[in-house]
Amino acid sequence: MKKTILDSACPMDCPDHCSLTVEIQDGRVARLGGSRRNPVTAGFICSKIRHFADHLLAPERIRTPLVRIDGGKKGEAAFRETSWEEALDLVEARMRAVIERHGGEAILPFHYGGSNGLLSEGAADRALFDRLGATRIHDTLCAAPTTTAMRALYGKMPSVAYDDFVHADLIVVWGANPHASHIHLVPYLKEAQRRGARLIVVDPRRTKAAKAADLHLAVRPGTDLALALAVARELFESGRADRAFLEEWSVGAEEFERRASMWSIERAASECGLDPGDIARFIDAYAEAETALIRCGWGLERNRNGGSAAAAILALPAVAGKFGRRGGGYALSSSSATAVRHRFAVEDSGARTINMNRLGRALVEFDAPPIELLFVYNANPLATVTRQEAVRRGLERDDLFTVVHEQVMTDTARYADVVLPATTFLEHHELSVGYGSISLQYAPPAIAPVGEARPNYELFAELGRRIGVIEEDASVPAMVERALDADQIRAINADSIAFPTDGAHPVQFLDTFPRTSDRKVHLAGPDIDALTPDGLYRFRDDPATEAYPLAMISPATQRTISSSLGELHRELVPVGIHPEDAHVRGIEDGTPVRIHNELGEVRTLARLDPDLRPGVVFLPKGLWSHNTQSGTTANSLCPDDEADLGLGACFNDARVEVEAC
Ligand SMILES: Nc1nc2c(c(=O)[nH]1)N[C@H]1C(S)=C(S)[C@@H](COP(=O)(O)OP(=O)(O)OC[C@H]3O[C@@H](n4cnc5c(=O)[nH]c(N)nc54)[C@H](O)[C@@H]3O)O[C@H]1N2
Ligand SMILES: Nc1nc2c(c(=O)[nH]1)N[C@H]1C(S)=C(S)[C@@H](COP(=O)(O)OP(=O)(O)OC[C@H]3O[C@@H](n4cnc5c(=O)[nH]c(N)nc54)[C@H](O)[C@@H]3O)O[C@H]1N2
Ligand code: SF4
Ligand SMILES: [Mo]
Repeated sequence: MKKTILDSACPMDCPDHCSLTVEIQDGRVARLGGSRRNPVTAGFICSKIRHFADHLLAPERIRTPLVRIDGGKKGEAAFRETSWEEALDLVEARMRAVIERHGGEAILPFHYGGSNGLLSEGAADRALFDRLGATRIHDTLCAAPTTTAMRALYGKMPSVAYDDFVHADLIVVWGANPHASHIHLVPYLKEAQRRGARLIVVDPRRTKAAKAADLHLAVRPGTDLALALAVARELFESGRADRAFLEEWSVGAEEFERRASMWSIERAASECGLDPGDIARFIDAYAEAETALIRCGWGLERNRNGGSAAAAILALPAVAGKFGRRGGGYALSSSSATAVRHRFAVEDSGARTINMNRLGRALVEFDAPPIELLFVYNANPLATVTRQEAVRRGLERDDLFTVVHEQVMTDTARYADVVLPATTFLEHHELSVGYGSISLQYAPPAIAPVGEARPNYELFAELGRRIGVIEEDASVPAMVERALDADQIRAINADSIAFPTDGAHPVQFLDTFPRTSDRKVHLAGPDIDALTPDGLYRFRDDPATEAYPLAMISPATQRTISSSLGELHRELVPVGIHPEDAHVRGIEDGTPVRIHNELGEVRTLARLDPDLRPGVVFLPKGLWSHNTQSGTTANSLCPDDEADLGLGACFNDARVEVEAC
């Protein structure tokens, strides 16, 4: 049997951006492994992608276009197979009819594209829908508050690279869970600790990182803003702020100091549910460390205070003067270290924009014109968007025509009128940029498409040509040419992987600087206040009520990768609850429970988890309906409130009650 090994790159929504080896045997993928072309990968990958071959040929894989059978109930996957020609005729005819009746805004393309690169997201798809004048979406499911905060303060200054973590002598892992969601950072954390670095973790759960830490601050969800401002106030008041740095490099330091001055250690301790002594120890360790690094994650942004919290956390290295040393400063996203351009020229269509995190409202609370055609790709909104029951009601509408371009029969695809089979990254060309490791990778297809699956770039270019809005060359080489500069193309051609030559390991404030208009840190000011309804750094109270006192959080786990590959993970997933909260409710390990609030309910089993902070329950994100007894998941309990910055999703503001049933 002939065996070949090909290079590839993992485009999943994961900071690490691994370089892969794909073992092909008899035209099939036998094994996926990590390579060393992207050094961060270090020859190993996560167990999720090691099993990707099972996804390629899963029984749930969509192999041909499908059309809902007459009278087939939405949600029941009642489809018949059809040809691409017939499916595209149907979609094209519907698009034309909807535009004719209500204009382009009655079409809503819904996509997130976290697991997609530059060829399968924001390319021919964007050209098609924007040129049709379709309703646009604010990209808010993930990273909107942190990205908005980072841009406001530093203008997307690149982050400290993974390799440079070993140079820090204090690392604060704040609202991030490297052991689950960016496992290739873990060896660097361990090496830093081996070299004597101290580790502090801020997380409502005792994660693996927290267990390995010198200090764990188990904050109440949504209260990081209070903690960060108390740290800042104490640095200012005790004379440990770097006023010379602030004078030279910042704007708005005085106003920031004034806003932080409301937050004594005691007040923050009471709001965050922490010991004031632990906060003081944190401040001392941070102030004293010569090279201190804050790894700011995304767990702290998914609530009403998320944007201000991220801004206050990112302000700390400026206040304490921690920049200008290798391994010092902050690490969030490093995607801005790699410059890329748009693949198609698209003018501002002027069409309305809706918050994707309010998809349910957009579908059920009609605004003129109503959404009559929903086109879902690169996303699984029924599983991943807040107010799941509203999304479901919307998808059930008889007068809504839903097209889903997918690899497998997801919960969302079951509600489609037309399902189109999509290729995976092993079956199409992809060009992708890392956001944890600094890298740009190109990967050609490793195998032929499964069944009749087609890549996004072919589907949207074909629809664009049919409707007459895409005329330019939409081939892969043409898109690559438009996206990259000559050096990047040379590097890609030579090795299929390119690392930006300038600032591959940028030292903040030594060889990379804020990308703001004046190259300064903007800590406060009218420009930043204008980004949020009631001004930056304003604390919003906990939404808990007497009826719903428990804070339900839904972060990532090691087993799942958002909702992708969920067809391979069919077990019942329990809800984690602290033993104290369980005992007062008569709940034991394995008790069937009902988790509920005014938005919905989830039925599953309880798992007693002493690593949670009391008052916090944990149901992972990305579950499918088959993972619970009720067929509903965490998002049926998550409000569609908007965070204070960037219209971000407030998944972790779900407040619930849990009862045995
Ligand atoms: N295995 C796996 N890896 C993934 C993903 C996945 O689904 N699975 N998803 C990818 C994606 S899309 C993203 S965005 C990243 C996310 O990666 P992370 O930044 O790690 O984000 P989360 O998993 O949402 O949450 C991280 C931690 O924040 C904690 N947390 C929750 N609420 C708060 C809070 O209010 N304050 C603080 N301080 N901590 C809080 C959680 O308990 C959790 O341990 O991971 C990527 N990597
Ligand atoms: N409760 C709760 N919900 C959350 C979160 C949370 O913390 N709590 N986290 C949020 C976060 S961080 C994120 S990033 C979002 C993710 O939300 P989504 O983007 O909706 O979730 P994914 O599971 O990444 O879905 C991607 C889908 O696109 C498909 N796909 C992949 N590649 C292609 C392609 O090339 N073409 C086509 N047509 N389809 C493709 C995959 O099969 C998969 O079904 O979820 C959010 N949802
Ligand atoms: S660790 Fe992340 S980048 Fe690496 S293979 Fe797994 S999902 Fe892909
Ligand atoms: Mo995400």
